[in-house]
Amino acid sequence: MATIRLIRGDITRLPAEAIVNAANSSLRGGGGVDGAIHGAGGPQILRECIKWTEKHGLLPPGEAMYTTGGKLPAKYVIHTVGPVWRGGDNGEDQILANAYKNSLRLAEELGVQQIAFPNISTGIYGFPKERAADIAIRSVAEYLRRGSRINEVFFVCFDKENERIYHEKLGSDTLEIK
Ligand code: AR6
Repeated sequence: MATIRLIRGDITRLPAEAIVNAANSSLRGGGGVDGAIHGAGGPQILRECIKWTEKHGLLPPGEAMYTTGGKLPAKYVIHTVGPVWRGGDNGEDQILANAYKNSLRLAEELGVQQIAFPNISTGIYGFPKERAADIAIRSVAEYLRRGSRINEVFFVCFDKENERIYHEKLGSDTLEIK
């Protein structure tokens, strides 16, 4: 049994075992949730990202890697790269689905039971929010339905529009993280 929960707030404050970062391929930090995670988690996260890229190169869109949580309450940060929206005919949907599924797979390899996602690609990368929410919920539900050790998945909505969309689609209550 796994539960999907909608949460409104700042993912950096969530004491989940793993939180997901909507990073870019360079893994050198950026704006949005990426900036917030590196800012709150401290320099250890960036050090681990640099080490990883020195060994593996860029992180391709749709793939995932992990670091520790640094100073965050989360134990791990799973860094994934969503698609940049280019009109919808350039494989964006599949890349977004892969970002969710590969993050779940990695969380499972790490042995965690809880994972929290931001609304990947719906900020700076410009993916339409409604369409992204459908893909996010479908990808996670499909993954969980196949049977998984993960028993709790949080969708952490930072902006009001995403919160409204997820609330509509999940039909569940909103928990505020303070
Ligand atoms: N907690 C949870 N969600 C957040 C937070 C937060 N603290 N801050 C923003 N969001 P974005 P992208 C939401 O732009 O579209 C970076 O520069 C935000 O409201 O963070 O995947 C990277 O380095 C939105 O719904 O990520 C990349 O270059 C969602 O997070 C690029 O942005 C995603 O918005 C990635 O763009």
